[in-house]
Amino acid sequence: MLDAFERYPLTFGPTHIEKLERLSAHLGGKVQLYAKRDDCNSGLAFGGNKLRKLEYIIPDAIASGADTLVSIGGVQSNHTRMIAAVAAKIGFKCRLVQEAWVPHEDAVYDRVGNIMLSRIMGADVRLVDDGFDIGIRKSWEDAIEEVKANGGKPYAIPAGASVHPYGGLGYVGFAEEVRAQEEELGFKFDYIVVCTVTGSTHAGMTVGFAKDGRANRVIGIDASFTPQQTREQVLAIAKRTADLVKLGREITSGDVVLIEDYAYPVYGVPSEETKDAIRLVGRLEGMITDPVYEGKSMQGMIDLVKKGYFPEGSKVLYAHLGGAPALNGYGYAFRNG
Ligand code: 5PA
Repeated sequence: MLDAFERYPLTFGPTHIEKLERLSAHLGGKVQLYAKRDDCNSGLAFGGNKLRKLEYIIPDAIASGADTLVSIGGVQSNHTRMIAAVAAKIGFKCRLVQEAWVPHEDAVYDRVGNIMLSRIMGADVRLVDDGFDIGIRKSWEDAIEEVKANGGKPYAIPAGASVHPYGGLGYVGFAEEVRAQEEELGFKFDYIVVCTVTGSTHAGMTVGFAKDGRANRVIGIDASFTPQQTREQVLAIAKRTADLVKLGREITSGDVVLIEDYAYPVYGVPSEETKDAIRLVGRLEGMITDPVYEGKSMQGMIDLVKKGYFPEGSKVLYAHLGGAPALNGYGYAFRNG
């Protein structure tokens, strides 16, 4: 589906699929859980989902003659960390806007984890006071203008690389990769669980799995706490991406499954149940999930198994999208484990 698009390799190659044997058994053994480890997809600053997206965006950035990547996220954004890493790798400068998306408890929140890594990698990191919003932000537009005013050539990448015209392509590739791995495994996954915020991960998967009739088997777990906006953004990106890859059919709202029940109390703050899910999968599988994204989708998957959402015998693939560095900003929440 992606042959027509240039790809700049930033990842190791296909990511590993592992069975979550002990978690599956713990939850009753009626549903088989697997994880696809996009959190371990690269040597670039701990990797994660943004690299799949950026592989299809960076050729355009290089072709544009730009010299500075400009992007945006919350203070503990994984996306901005990945932009800083990629800028370093391709020899660009990097200007990052870190908005105050999360009410936080830890005094070191803006000194550790993702933001520290971005600083180490040489990004020009600026904190601003604006709150959470997945849309196009004035602070980001201002940063682009400022780079220009200082004689730089910006290449603008929006939050999560999502509303970029090529933002959905990387996760179309994920679906193709899963199909190839299914051939080797000798079975197909019935459901794919994904954490959804800015939307292009979910949207790309929806298009990629639409090719074999599984669009609505991609179960998005909202972590934005603004699910209506997220749902609209997923649908818009999926429609645009379907056109781009010539899917041959339209994506409609019925193709987008987004479960809203696990994003509480608000974006970036883990509930007690999210923290319990993080501990459970840590203790049963040695797999680390974070309080902002993957812990919420893990909580969602566990709860859906318990509720019988997945029919007995289902094989469910959890897309692990990264994000563990943010845990350093949540020392208080996990002070007793
Ligand atoms: C993020 C996003 P989408 O934004 O493509 O929906 O992906 C959600 C997601 N898991 C899931 C992890 C680990 C993520 O980092 N992170 C954002 C960031 O700024 O880091 C874009 C919000």
